[in-house]
Amino acid sequence: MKRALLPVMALLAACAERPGFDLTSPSLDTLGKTLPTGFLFGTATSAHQTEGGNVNDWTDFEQGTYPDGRPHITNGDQSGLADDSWNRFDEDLALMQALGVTAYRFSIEWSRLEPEEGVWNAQAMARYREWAVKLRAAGIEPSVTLFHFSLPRWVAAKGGLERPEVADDFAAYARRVGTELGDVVDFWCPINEINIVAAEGWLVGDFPPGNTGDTATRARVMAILLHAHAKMAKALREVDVVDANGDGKATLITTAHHVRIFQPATHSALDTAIAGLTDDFENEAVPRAFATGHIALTVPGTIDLQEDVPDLKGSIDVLGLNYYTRDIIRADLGSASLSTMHYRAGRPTNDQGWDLYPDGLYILLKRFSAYGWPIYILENGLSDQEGTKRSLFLEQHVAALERAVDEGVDVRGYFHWSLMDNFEFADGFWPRFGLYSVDYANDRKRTATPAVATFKRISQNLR
Ligand code: GCO
Repeated sequence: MKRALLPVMALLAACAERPGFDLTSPSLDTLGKTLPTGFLFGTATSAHQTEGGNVNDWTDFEQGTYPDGRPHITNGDQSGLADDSWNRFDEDLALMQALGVTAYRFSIEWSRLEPEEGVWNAQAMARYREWAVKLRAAGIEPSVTLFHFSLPRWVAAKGGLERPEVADDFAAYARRVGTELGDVVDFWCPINEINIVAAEGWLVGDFPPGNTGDTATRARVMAILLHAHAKMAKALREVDVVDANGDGKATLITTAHHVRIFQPATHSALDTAIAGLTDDFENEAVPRAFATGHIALTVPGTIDLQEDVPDLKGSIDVLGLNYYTRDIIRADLGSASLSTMHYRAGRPTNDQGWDLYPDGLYILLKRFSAYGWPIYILENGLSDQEGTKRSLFLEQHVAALERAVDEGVDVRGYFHWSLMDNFEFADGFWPRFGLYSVDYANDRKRTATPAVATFKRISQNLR
């Protein structure tokens, strides 16, 4: 999801111009061959974007409009039946097998499992269990995210993510899922993109609750989600004591942290400083909190949120990164984000205008390796309706990743977003992120894009 992101410290590790997405293709004969044994090569989806038939705070948000009358979602789209994946798992598993994936990241829809507070839906739980069992039987490691942006209505009605006690609701939910699925799932991601949830919901306004310019609440929500993560991780470790994949550990806990290259539009001191602030707030604040057990969210002169959360330390075993693009930042002190985006003519972009910058993946992997956690790329992909750029995008990002690995960075997995086209939060159905396209006018028929062959080829090199 492209967000006009925001503020706050540390100079950009890489403000230097670098070539990106040139048209040379790495050799498919060798691409990926030096990646380590056991490297997970998979695809990612999320429940609300694919399952269909969900009723949650997003379904309500989808029906709303902005004060100027525009619908919350582009074209007034509603997720509705989405990809109907809830009913088509076997078909989708066959797509995964055709790709040769060794892992699949999906999310569980809290509102299905607990539609009313304390009321649990055993059938829905059984369905998720069946998925994990079938994946494992197919040699595909399930990676389960517990919160990928959609909340049950009852949680939203109690105050949603602004209520500090929501962390306990998250923990109870994680405890329940861990208890029920712990014997088939090891790889858990409690919360997807803590920084994005807060920025989109309280600064940009294109996620529920749709607030804009509220930098103070945005920081508070980030802190609440970090608390929630710590409690969820603790609960998962307590209840999931079964090593499902035989690697000697019952749980592998990650977060899915959205990272981006933030580059100043000019060499001016102001652009450089604002890009640095943005970079620090968006890229560093979350992993730093996991590393130190101390939350520090600061925007000079505006926000200074400091909190000790000792349980955050040790609450992730590995660092999951979601990487899509680079933002060119121009200072704009009149806006809540302190910046506006600058677009350079002639750059390769996805269909939504996001800069395609594979070298950014290499730069960020080198940089985040300094924290010491093994790294998984949990999302990387592009909207590409014509399907003309996805193969090259995939090749170049895997090459960037492999280069980092060759230089000693401990990267253990790559998940392409997405297995198939789906409901893009805020943008609706028009951006096409799928390795498989979905024909929404024709029974949601899935069709392979040319990148399926590329993915398959790389996956063969990994074996
Ligand atoms: C996010 C997500 C996905 C998006 C994907 C493409 O970053 O918003 O985790 O839900 O669909 O990133 O924008």
